Amino acid sequence: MLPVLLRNGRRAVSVIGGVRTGRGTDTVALAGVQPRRSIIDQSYSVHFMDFMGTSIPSSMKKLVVTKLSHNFREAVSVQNAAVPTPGDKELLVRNRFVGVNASDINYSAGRYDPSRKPPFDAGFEGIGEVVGLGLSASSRFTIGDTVAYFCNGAFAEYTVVPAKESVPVPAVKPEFLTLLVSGATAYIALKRLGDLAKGETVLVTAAAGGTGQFAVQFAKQAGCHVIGTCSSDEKAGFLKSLHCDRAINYTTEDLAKTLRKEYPDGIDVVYESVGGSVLEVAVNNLANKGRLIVIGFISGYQTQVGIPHFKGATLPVKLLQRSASMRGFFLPHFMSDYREALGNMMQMFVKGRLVCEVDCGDLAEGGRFVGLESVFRAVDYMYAGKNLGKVVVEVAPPSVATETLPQCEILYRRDLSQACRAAAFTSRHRKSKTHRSTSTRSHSGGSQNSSLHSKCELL
Ligand code: X1H
Repeated sequence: MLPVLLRNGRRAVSVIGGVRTGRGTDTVALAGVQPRRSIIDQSYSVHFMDFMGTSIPSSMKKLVVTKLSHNFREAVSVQNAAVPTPGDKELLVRNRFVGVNASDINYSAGRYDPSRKPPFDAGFEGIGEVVGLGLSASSRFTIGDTVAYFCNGAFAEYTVVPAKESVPVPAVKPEFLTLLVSGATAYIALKRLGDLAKGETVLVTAAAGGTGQFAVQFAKQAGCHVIGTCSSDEKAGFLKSLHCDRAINYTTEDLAKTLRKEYPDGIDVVYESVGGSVLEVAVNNLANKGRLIVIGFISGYQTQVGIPHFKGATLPVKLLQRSASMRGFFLPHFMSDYREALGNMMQMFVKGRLVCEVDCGDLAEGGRFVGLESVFRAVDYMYAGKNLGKVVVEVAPPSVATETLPQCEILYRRDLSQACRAAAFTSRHRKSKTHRSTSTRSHSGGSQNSSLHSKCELL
């Protein structure tokens, strides 16, 4: 008998070398909450599954792309599936929050890999608790660790994630989730392609969105003059709170006219994710030696071709006339920059120098995005341009194990630096009252975390 799999209320299934053997054991019930897991016999095991007194169910819900379509609701369906078993170098993560990206639609439309046929799992990023892991993965992680990850199949109650693609986080807070794709995109794109110099003018489109909010802050930190476009006065107010120098609400101001009038010398760097007519205006207002970074073109994703109309024939002339350049940025091509980016952003966040605005739909029709099914509403909400900050869905309530135990119990297995990060984080967030007020609030630089952050070595 393979002795190690402890799953309350279900027959344990074991895996050797990542392949299901079909050999099971009878359930070994945990007697009450155990403060530490006991590894019964490492030599026979390749992974460990338990969860400090809470149970891992036998089945779960996940979102599966069953038909390729740019209409997310048509493409994706909720399915019941067995909770997957992690292989040797993998973690089983109980997702608490998952991030919604504009490109979830590109993925469900089959644009990422046209050779890939459905069904396949949806969702790019999540944050949660490790509830199972393989033997090799146990050299760096253990049950109860809190991790964030950027990997396919996040729209599920549980996701198997390669350990090397998991990032330890001090607490399961959605703010950390904003950094994985949206924050990293802004950080790496501006660093590698922006070539920002102090005093330059930077235009960020969709600036109050998931990634735009970070581009605004990083460009300000580089000493640039930052212009941000948005669709409401509330968002313009948010941008002002990020020290954006000029927020342009394009529903009440003409973007082209405003740029021509207020920035006659042109824009040095554009961080562009809308496409179509917004991209045209940006190209037409580039300065000499201007750099336009194509992050995406959301205005076209919900169409059959996925690409918004763009008058491209004159583009080479316009670039030539100004010695300007236009470059695309796709995050997976820049993974060598990822670790440094994430480490620096986490440091900034802990020190109170980075706002990570999260929108869980508290103000959305139908209320907060809770439960996997609300991913559909969350995608609609984003495409209606209603979000302020990163759209995040709360997949599951906090686990009993991590939320009700005293802080010292929760932290017992973490090293000192991790513990101090968690304490710093908690103290900052207890002070915030509402969802919307959590960021516009404390980005003045420095923070109550300062006495702790010096002891904290992130990543
Ligand atoms: C291998 O390189 C890629 C790059 C982009 C593969 C797929 C895509 C893709 O589907 C994307 C994409 C991915 C990330 C992102 O932040 C923005 C975009 S836009 C986009 C796309 C949209 C419509 C198409 O017809 C083709 C690609």
